[in-house]
Amino acid sequence: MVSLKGKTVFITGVTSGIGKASALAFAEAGANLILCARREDLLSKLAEEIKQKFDVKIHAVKLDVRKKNDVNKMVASLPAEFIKIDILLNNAGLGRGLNKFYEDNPDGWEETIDTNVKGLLYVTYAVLPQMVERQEGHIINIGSIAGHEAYPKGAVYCASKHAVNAITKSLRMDLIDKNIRVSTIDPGLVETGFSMVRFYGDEEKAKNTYKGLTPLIAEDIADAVLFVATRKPHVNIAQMVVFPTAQASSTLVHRNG
Ligand code: NDP
Ligand code: 8X3
Repeated sequence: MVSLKGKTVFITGVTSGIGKASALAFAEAGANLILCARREDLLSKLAEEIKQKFDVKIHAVKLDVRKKNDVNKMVASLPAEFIKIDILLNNAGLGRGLNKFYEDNPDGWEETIDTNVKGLLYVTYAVLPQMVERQEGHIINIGSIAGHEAYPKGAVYCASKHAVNAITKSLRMDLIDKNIRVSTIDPGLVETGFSMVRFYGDEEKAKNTYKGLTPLIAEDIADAVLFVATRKPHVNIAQMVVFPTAQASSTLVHRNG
């Protein structure tokens, strides 16, 4: 295992779920953090919590990854001590609605594609040049099992995560001679804020997603992220699919009762 002490890790979408758990896990491992999300109050709260618990440096910035100019400005104006980014964790993402395509609301498609695909591209494009120049770095994308298998009522979310899968693979090819690792971690059902967002705050629908099984929790995926990030430099975990034990595919889930 390679030490992360003193490394700089940039994580998108840290105010909830997998991003938040990963921020805490990287901080515990001694990494300095660049953190972003849109909800400023939660962002400040997390930055404070990390500063209280761990002796690491934090640069927390309110950022909507869908806004290309803001992404570029944010990366261009990093304080000197955060300029050299060792690891980028592209985590910010969402799904909107779970409806048959012809009954779905196109507004949700824009949000999903703009965040999961275009946001990931903007952030990666802003960060990569310095990694290419230094010939070192690691991009870790949070994909999904939805990037491997389509499922009913998930056309646009599945398409967005298939795109993440394709982007990850192409990037790895484009960076083959640059000593830069590109990985994707593709979870199944993780109980986070994801379903509350997907169902526009409908708590019952959100809870039902995980009913009758023990889902993954955000810390399980943070654990996987840390594993991927701490392999020796010649080892690239290209793709890691992580399911709860009671899930075998997007559509095959064993529920009790
Ligand atoms: P959460 O809803 O708990 O967290 C999502 C995070 O993304 C929040 O911190 C949110 O912050 C941030 N975010 C959303 N949109 C933007 C944006 N435009 N700009 C910046 N930050 C944004 O969900 P998860 O932790 O579950 O989701 C994290 C990733 O994991 C996503 O990519 C998701 O697709 C993926 N995933 C989730 C699975 C699950 O079952 N939960 C399974 C497989 C993959 P804020 O609202 O403050 O901006
Ligand atoms: C989120 C998990 O199964 O709802 O990526 O697509 S799922």
